[in-house]
Amino acid sequence: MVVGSGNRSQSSDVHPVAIDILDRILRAIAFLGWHLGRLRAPLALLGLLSQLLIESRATEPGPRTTIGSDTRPPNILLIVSDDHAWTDYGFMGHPVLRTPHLDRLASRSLCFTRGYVPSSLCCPSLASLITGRFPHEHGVVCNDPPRPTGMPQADFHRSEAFRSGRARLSSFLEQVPTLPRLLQDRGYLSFQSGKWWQNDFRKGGFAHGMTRGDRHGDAGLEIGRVTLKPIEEFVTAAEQAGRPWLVWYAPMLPHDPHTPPDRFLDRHRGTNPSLPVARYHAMVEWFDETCGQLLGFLERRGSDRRTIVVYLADNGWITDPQTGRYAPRSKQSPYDGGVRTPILVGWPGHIEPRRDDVHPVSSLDILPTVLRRVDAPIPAGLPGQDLLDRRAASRRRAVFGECFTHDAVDLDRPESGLRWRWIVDGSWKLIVPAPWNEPGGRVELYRVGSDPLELEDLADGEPRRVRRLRRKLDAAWNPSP
Ligand SMILES: [Ca+2]
Repeated sequence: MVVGSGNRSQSSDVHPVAIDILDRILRAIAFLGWHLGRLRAPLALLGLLSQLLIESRATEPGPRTTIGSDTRPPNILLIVSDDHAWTDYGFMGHPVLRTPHLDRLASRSLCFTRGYVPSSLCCPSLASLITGRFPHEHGVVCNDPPRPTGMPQADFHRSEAFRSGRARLSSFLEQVPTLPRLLQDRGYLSFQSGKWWQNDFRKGGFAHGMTRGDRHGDAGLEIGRVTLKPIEEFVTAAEQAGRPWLVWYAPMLPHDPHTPPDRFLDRHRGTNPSLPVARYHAMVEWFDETCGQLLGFLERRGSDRRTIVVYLADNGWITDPQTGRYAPRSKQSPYDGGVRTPILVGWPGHIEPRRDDVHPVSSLDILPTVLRRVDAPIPAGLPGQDLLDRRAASRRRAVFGECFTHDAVDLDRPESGLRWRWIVDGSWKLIVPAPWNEPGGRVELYRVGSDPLELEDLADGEPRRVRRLRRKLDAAWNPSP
């Protein structure tokens, strides 16, 4: 570890008088930059730099951040793709897709090919990633709040019930520690871009960001699809201010609308008989290109060696070849097409690259893994564990998940919207429906180690195994309606 401790206000190598002069100049520029609206990039960059310098001087003591030295704690880049199946990468063996940048990242990372997110819905999955807690623990179990009986979907999104419900959901994340808040206590600056459901980025503890309040992420959704410049400007300014940083890069890619550039689509038109599948494949490659651009930016700055890069998808996606929508056993389902994702953790020179095809791991492990790398306290009671702790990995056999209705039933009772609980234990996976929302459902058992597409339900022939896994699942969380 290279994290030190000390007083940030005493850590700069720049003369104090020079800092004061620069501070005054930048404060004036910041006043213009932030209050005259969206100015052009150079002025906006100066405004951001000024704000960061002001924050840097005002913050309580934290880790030492000497400019240009190796004593800074590592930066954190969280890359989260959106609606992306676990099979759809070169390094996961896809026969057609080309993902050279993610393949390279995987080869340089601790690469868990059996990663899981607890929920196959965007909103709770992202909330669990940033809190390290299960959806029923933080309360964001749904994509949208309860819809009043009889109200059409189109009217609902414009209704007071929708606005107040979303505000309530967003408030849940203000009541639990989040990764940006926990890192801020260690002197980090943070930046949100892309998918973000919890209103203003500040609700999640980010100091900077793009999303101001719309359902998916409003202005934040330009990231990746339109530009990477806001991230580049933030990183540049943070590093000029001598501060470690956290970047949340969660572009709406390869998520629909599947509108890839022709340079990707043209190749897939010829390799796939279904245009919807070709479009999705091209979107995956477009997402991969943006990862290469972002990682290349860090390499050109020389920042890559002091940056931990974490990658995962928020939930899966399988394209219906006819309609272009998602297939039943993917997004929103408890099957691996919805909840499985590779999880990568890379840090050149510090984390040994290794591929693990054996141990199931969870996105809930990412928060404690990152906190451990920066010597930050880990909140008590979290279900996840440090992904670099090989002994812990060998002791734990199971990871758990819970899938809920898209619209909540009752925000005060997470269990009211539960559809399925599931456990992955070694090579086996048990799916248990909640009868109050899945009245026709049955318990299913799959040997995912040898049947990764979950084609053969073995529950009837393995009653003892079903009972044993059910006991473990019930011990983790066993709610009533
Ligand atoms: Ca998603």
